[in-house]
Amino acid sequence: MDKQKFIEQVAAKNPAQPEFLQAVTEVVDSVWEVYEANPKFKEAKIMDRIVEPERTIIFRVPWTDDKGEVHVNRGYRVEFNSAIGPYKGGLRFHPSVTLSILKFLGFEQTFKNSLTTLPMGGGKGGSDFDPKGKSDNEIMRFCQAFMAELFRHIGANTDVPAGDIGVGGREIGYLFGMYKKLKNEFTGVLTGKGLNWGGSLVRPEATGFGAVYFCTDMLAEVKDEIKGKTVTVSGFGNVAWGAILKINELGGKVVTLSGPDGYIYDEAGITGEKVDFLLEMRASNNDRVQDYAEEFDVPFFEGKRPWEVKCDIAMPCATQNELGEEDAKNLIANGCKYVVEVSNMGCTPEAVHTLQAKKIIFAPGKAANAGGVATSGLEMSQNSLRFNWTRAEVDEKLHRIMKDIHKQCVRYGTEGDVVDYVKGANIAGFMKVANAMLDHGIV
Ligand code: NDP
Ligand code: 2IT
Repeated sequence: MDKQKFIEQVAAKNPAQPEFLQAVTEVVDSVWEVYEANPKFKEAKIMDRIVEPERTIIFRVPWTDDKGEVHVNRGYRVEFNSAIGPYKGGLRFHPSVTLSILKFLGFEQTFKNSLTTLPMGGGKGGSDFDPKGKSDNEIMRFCQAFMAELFRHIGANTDVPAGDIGVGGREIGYLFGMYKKLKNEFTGVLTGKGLNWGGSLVRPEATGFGAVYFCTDMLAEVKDEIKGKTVTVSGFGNVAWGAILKINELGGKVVTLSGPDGYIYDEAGITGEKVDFLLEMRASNNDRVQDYAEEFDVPFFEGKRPWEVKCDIAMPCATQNELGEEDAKNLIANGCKYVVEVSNMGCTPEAVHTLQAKKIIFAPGKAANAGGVATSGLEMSQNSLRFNWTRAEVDEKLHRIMKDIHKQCVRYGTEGDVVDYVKGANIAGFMKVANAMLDHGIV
């Protein structure tokens, strides 16, 4: 079967799942040559099996709001691949959540987790629940209702969820509390936990820190550095916050943030108390980045994305497909040299092709944002040891893992004197999972 036929077959089997198909197409494009060259993979139909989740759980989540009104949301857990370890991946609470989005995220997670060098399979879950404007009690009741079903499907050696969009430390606390009550056991069944009850230092910052560590090595590969660079960032969530902290530490300057309402431009750079303000905006649950513009008296551009701003490095940190072809053209016209995708599938395929055609160095999310789940893996290790590592120890391990991911991308993605990080990440991530699947037989 040729590559195109295979993709058509996946499309026919998964109608109305555009995000999932987008993620599959990107991986298949990169790995098809390696797949074709390996008869053992083909005989075992590794490709047909790897695009099919091992198990998908969909469930009703009924809960009551503060006024006593009953609501029903839909809950999901996609247990995608357990060839190299227990299913591992975040939970997303956002009204845009669909099965297609969680399948794309679970599929990507499988290869990302493989790149981390740690023993973690791929999974993702969440709900179409909208946390915006909900009280703390409503969030708690929703989390409890969600866990009242999920608890029977997960476990420290089976499936270990964590946070993603709309799920941070507070939600993990409520989810963990309910799991513990229902199972009567205290285990590392979730990551992103509080420091007093099994969490790991550095986990909140890890995705952003890891992305900047990756970016440092990517720049070093072409004899460049972050110091003195202007960086545009989108989003204002957990991931954006961690990235900004580390860019500042390394002497770069971040000039934008964005939300669903538009973006802000802070020419002086987002530093000090302004970085802390991100956490306040996030906690307020009101979906507005305009608050930053009002607080610090900087320009706000309603309904626009930050990719029209002149920069050296662009870092999408919000959500999938947030940087399109026109945005890529704007970045190129303004002299941007590097794009580091920190959100999952933050760039459209057209944007990636446009950037790569103009020799802009592009890091895909599954490599650049792997520091979050890698540190979740380190949290699992600490839980198993019943021991806590120091901040420096966790940070050192995270840094080493990001360096290793960069090396794997260079090993599999070097073509002449350039590195295709998309190809490198996909092939490296795929090989490990595919070989493990071969070892396990047809299961
Ligand atoms: P947060 O919930 O903390 O922040 C998400 C940000 O993206 C917010 O600014 C949010 O605004 C915005 N956003 C979400 N959905 C949309 C949408 N449909 N349209 C426009 N803006 C949107 O999440 P994180 O910072 O944790 O996650 C950001 C990205 O990083 C996601 O792609 C996630 O998958 C990825 N990621 C997260 C990791 C983690 O450990 N948390 C690890 C690796 C990757 P609003 O809420 O107002 O909609
Ligand atoms: O997309 C991701 O890698 C995450 N949301 C983190 C998953 C995790 O298990 O820490």
